[in-house]
Parts: sequence; C-alpha cells; structure tokens
Amino acid sequence: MATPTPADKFTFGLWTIGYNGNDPFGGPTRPHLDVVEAVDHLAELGAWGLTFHDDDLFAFGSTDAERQAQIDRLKQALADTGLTVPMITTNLFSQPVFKDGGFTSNDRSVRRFALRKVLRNLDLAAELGATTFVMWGGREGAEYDAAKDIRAALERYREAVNLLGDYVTDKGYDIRFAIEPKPNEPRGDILLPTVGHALAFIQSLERPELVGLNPEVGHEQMAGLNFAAGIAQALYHGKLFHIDLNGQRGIKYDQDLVFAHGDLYNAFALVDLLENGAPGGGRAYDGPRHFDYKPSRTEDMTGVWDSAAANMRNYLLLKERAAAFRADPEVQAALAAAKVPELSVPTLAEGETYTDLLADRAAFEDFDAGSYFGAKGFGFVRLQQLATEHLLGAR
Ligand SMILES: [Mn+2]
Repeated sequence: MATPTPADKFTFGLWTIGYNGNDPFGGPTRPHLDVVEAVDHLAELGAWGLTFHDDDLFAFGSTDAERQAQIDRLKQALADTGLTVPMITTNLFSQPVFKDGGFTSNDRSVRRFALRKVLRNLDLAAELGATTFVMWGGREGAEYDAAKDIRAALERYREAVNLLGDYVTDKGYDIRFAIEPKPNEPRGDILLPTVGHALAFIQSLERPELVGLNPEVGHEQMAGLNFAAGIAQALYHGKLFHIDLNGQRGIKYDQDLVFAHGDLYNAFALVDLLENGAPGGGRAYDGPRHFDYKPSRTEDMTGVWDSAAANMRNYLLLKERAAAFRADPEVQAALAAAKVPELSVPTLAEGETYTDLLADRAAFEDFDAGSYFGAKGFGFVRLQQLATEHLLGAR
C-alpha cells in the first residue's frame, strides 16, 4: 500500500516544506512556516523525521535564550508526535560572512568562525540524537580560476573535517558525517562537485570511516550523471551514509522538484537499487529516505503539504513497481538471457593466476573473438521494455 508510515523512514528538511518561494528573481509567495506546525503536519502525513540547518530553527545571530526557546519548542513537538531528528546540518552559506565559503574561505577568520558554528551545532545534534551530520558546501568554491587555490582549499577542507572527526570522537558522539556533492549553484564551481570527487577526498582524511556521502538526485543530474549509478558506487565503497531525494529534469538550475517528478526512469532504478539491491536481494540501504525538495513557488500551503505527501507516495509506488519487476518470471529470464548475473562471477577461477590465464589457449589463441557472438545480442532493450511496462503499470 502506498500509504507512508514511520517504518518507511521518510524524513524532510525543515527548509523544504518551509521554503517560502523566495528565488533570485522574486520574493516570497508563502508565509513563514513555524517548526511546530511543520512537525505536526509531517507526523500526520506519516513521516518519520525532521532535519534542519541551525539557521532554519533559530535565526542567525539569535541570543542564547532565543536559540534555547526554539530548541525547546522543537523538543516538545517531537515528544508530542514521536517524530525524530536523525540528521542535522549547518548553514555555512546564507550569511554575507560566508560569501566566499566557510571551511574554505580565503579569509582565515571566517574559517575559524565557520568551525565554531559547526562545533556548536554538533553539540545540538548529539543532544537531539541525530546520528548523521550532513555537510553541503554550497559556497565552498569560486567563479574565477585565479581567485581560489584549489589545492589549498582542499587542504583547508580536509583540516576542517579532520577537526570535526576529532571532536565527535573525543566527545563520544555517535555521529557520522555525510558530504553532499554539488557541481555548481550558488558558486560557479563548487569543490567536491560529484560523488566521485567526494569519494576520493574522503580517502585522504584522518578518520575516513567517520565520513561518507549524502548524494542528492538533482545535484548529480545537474552534471548530467546517472544518479542511480552513482549511488551504486557509493554503496560499493560503503559510503552511502544518507540520501537526498528529489526531482530534476536535465542539466539546468537546481530544480528540487518532488521525487519522481524529474527523471522517472532513474527514480525507478534508484528505488529498485535501494529496496532490492543488496547482494542476494533485499534492502541495500537502511537509512532515512530524506526529501530535499522545494515546493514550487506557484503553490499555496495546501500545495506544500500535497507535494510533501507526493514525495512519499511516489517512493512507495516505485517500490511496488520495483517489487513487481523483480518478481516477474519474464524479467528474471530476460536478466539471465542478458547475462546480468554472470557479471558477479569472477573473471579468474579461484586460485588462478595470470600465468594460468596466459596458458589458457581457450581464452585467447583459440578464442574466436571475431565471430564469438555471431548474430546474437544481449537483449538489453527487451529488459528495458519490461522495466518500462512495469513502471507504467502495464504488467
Ligand atoms: Mn538541490
């Protein structure tokens, strides 16, 4: 049934349902959304959790008393509804002070201020029981090549993340970090622009085990990349710590559409991977299914809650479609005919060495590469048509 329950682990950023419609070309089209109202509505809709940046909950520059009052209001709302806060993140992009970034600003004092802002928010994350701390470095980048020493910036990024790893370790916090790549917007070019760049960076850290990824559908698709394939690689490296679901239609500005309102095929492949992609079948990822979308500024508050519900419903509908796809005997036959399972068979036999391979005449000297397949194809198109028919509800 495509009705969400907390067991589905659907979570929403406070900044998503709270988006007031402000964009570079026009002001707000909707009123401010209070956090208590957000929690109440999400709980009613069947969501599991709420996530937020520090500045979403209490305005930048709040006094300690104002900050605490908002935290207390959130805690009461969580207690009243059973909603959780599994992830927190820090805003290092909205305020003018971060106009050249936080961790990688050319200005050293800004970098020190940014670290203090994050450390303070890590304490709040621990207090609320959040186990994932997302880092989206939207301002960590440049518009002009001479304006940023990229190697120095990466070294400062590394210094920052190493320090945060020391902090959570020394404090005994059960928190892991998830880097969220994005190729551009708001900066002309952003550091760690894709899943692949971030994976390489993580391996350079002092505590790589504490750091993984929070890939976002639209961010990879803005770079023309296959999101489901990127998620598969993140899973392969054990680095899918969190995920941001939304919709994007091709290489253009960051649309943040409702999940599945963009590339529907890739959304189907993604849900199939997350729900059925474990080796041998079953869930490949157990963490929150987090929606990082923006209700279009054309919508009123009814439209906001309809779009929140649509995210969850679309995920569950795709989960049903993917289950039907996997259960279809014709699909299983087509997968076998396409030799998809054969790719899991190691290329060398157990214990076989390159010496053995060199001695195997069947592998080369007697292998008729020129006519090996003859006229026979793999049947990938048939497989894709079966996927299409399941996706359309025609099977
Ligand atoms: Mn986005």
